[in-house]
Amino acid sequence: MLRKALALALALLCQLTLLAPQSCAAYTDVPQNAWYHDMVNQMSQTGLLSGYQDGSFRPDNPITAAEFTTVTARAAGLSPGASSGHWAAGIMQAALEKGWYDWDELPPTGEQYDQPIPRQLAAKIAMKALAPDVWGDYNTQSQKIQDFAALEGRYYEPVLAAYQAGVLQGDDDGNFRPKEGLSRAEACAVVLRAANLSGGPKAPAQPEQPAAPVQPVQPCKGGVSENGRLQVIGTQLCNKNGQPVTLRGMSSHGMQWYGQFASAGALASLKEWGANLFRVAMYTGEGGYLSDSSLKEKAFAAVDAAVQQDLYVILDWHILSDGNPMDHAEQAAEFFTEAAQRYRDTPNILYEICNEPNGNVSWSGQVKPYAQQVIAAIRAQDPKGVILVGSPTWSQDVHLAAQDPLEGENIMYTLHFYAGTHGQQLRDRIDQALALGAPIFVSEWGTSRADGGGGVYLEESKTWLDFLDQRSVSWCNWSLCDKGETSAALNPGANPAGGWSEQDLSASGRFVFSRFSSSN
Ligand code: IDC
Repeated sequence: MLRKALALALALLCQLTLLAPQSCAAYTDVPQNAWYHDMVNQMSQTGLLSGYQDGSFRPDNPITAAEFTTVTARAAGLSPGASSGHWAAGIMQAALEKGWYDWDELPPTGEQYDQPIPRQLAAKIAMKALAPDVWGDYNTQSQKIQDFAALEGRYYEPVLAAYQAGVLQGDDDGNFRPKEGLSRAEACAVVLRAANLSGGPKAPAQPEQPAAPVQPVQPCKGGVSENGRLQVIGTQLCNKNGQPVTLRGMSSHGMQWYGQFASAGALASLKEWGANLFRVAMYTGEGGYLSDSSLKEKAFAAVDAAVQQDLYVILDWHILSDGNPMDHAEQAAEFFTEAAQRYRDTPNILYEICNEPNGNVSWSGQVKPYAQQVIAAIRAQDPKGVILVGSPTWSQDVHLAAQDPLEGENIMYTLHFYAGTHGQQLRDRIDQALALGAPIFVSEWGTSRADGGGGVYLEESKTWLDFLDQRSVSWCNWSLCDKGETSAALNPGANPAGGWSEQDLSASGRFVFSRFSSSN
């Protein structure tokens, strides 16, 4: 209880200083007596290298080439150039132009940016950037390195200089292991020690940017066969091994109107374009399940088709015009009991229990009690499957849910946005909710206005997706159909059996599909 209160107080403190969450460094996995404790805290407090939303720092994880270069550039006060493509492309280009590394070591095509950086290359970048005048004596310093023969010639100079200046020390056996990776804790040490040779790290230009200087996680992609049963750890969706995972894909339109786009061929196409997620939007109103129970079979068939394609799949109780979920709580509990019996052994499944509560409802008055009732029904059948819960104001009030969360495991809160209508204010709510420990899943968003038309708003959509990527929040786009509205991913007349080429995709679809497997 006390620990919970303390954690909440800390989270609130973080929230007050939300713009500098890294100043709340009390990482769960950085022990007081660890050799790197003070350096990690210093790096974190100065905004050079932050921890993760779940309160961990992951000191033993390897740091990637893009991350290490970014952190070094920050310490050196180097600004990124103009860029597109990889999130670190601007800084990599600037570093390359400075001569911190050569073209062939990290080609600008970017395919090595997200690989662990070899220790010899990290030493070179750090020394060139932060201590270019230090020189290492070959005879004395090479003696210190047991595995000197493994070092490539082009790295002699910076590595010897780093040894001379105490920036590098070998391991207990005196080995440097030049081609192996560098851990995040070691990266803190290398950057700080090198920066201290010339008056310490430069203050970052904008230390208040909540977007960490590095992507907080390098989430796994891949389908169900790679990632298996999902679990929520802290605020992060993870795979069966506890590694962060992000799901990206498409929502169906209303199954009663556009169910044909949940065909085996359509979902195979979706998969081919790089998605690992499909959402089955089973409307309850507007001619949906509550007036036509045969829609259930259609919804189950769509789930089964997604399972066939190795996709994760959200089964969505799509309340919309009927905004108070309590009005049909019994029917929902019954529906999800059957669904959970059917899919309890299917790792693909996620249950979304109320698309968008709206109208005269509050979190604590209606939505939370509804969620408790339906979650109990699901848990009686499926103790572990991930459950997605909406909030009032069309699933925008995640901050209210976060302040009064549900009990239980593997529960996430949905946030829905439409890029032509919602902006920074709603993004800030995600950070507020995460700071309070509430896991967030964007189970529906559109490139259009909230009415499904207008735009498309691709610049605004890009800002949103970059924001979500930085927090490794999963998303699902509205919608996979050919209706003549801008939010539809397919052009009118596209084949419901799939096999879509670029020409079949709408402006929205082309943008969204290009983001399934990349963060461009
Ligand atoms: C919209 C559809 C539109 C349909 C309307 C009413 O795009 O063709 O006529 O619903 O059924 C949501 C809802 C989602 C909406 C979408 C766009 O979850 O059902 O679809 N939207 O308005 N929330 C915010 C926006």
